[in-house]
Amino acid sequence: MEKIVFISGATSGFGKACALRFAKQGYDVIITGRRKERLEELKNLIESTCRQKVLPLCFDVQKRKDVFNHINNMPDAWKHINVLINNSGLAAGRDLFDEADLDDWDIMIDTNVKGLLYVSKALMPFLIASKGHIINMGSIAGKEVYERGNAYCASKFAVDAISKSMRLDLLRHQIRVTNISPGAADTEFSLVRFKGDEEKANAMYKGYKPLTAEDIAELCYYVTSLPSHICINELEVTCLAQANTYTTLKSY
Ligand code: NDP
Ligand code: 8X3
Repeated sequence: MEKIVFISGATSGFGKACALRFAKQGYDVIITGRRKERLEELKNLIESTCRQKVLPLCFDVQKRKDVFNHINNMPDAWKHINVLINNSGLAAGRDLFDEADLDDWDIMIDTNVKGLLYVSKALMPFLIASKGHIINMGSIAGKEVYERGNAYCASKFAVDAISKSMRLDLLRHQIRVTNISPGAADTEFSLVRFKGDEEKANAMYKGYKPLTAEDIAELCYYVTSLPSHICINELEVTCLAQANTYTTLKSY
């Protein structure tokens, strides 16, 4: 039987790179996100280059009913899910606590925390049946706060806590849970954070070599490729130029 990976947020960045990496390795892939055209493009790309099957599911992880409807209505052949990559997420704004926008806070908590919980809960019966592997996309922002990180950091600290809770509560089902905590990686993340301001977004990655989406996809594949009695619980990774959330060696 083919292995199946379910990737939330596969329309760009880490999620898209994971879809390609796992498909290259012989997985069939379920790709999700809100941008339908991007899902279709990725489906065509994977089918033509990797010859693996692709199921695109277009929904917003913030909408609880939509999450459960889409997942429960998947064809039975797609329900044998071996790996879940909880990757959908974003930062919205980078403001001081007293100046931050409440809507930004809502969208980060609703997506990064509640969305991750909904997707995981909806997939639980299938992951239990397959003794699957859950990878939660945390961040170094979930290990250490930085100035103007406030609610984004809080959402990623929550992901860290959810990973630890899952590992405890799902132990009896022998489900592997890996929390991956990347540092700065050049994806659409900063463009989204700065609401389309390309100058601000590009400045985040200037003067040093950041991580790439493919680097993270490689690590996601690696943790799943180990013998099934081994669980990498935590994986914190930065580029060589970054020491922590607020110290990066830049040369201009
Ligand atoms: P991208 O912006 O490139 O990708 C984010 C993905 O999340 C997109 O596919 C997007 O799809 C999806 N997404 C966002 N909101 C929703 C939503 N409400 N419903 C469904 N899907 C959604 O960023 P990255 O690839 O960098 O980010 C992926 C994850 O990695 C995030 O959780 C982020 O916090 C985390 N991370 C990123 C780091 C970085 O420096 N880049 C470092 C550490 C962690 P769509 O818009 O189509 O819905
Ligand atoms: C994204 C990395 O350092 O910009 O999670 O918060 S950081």
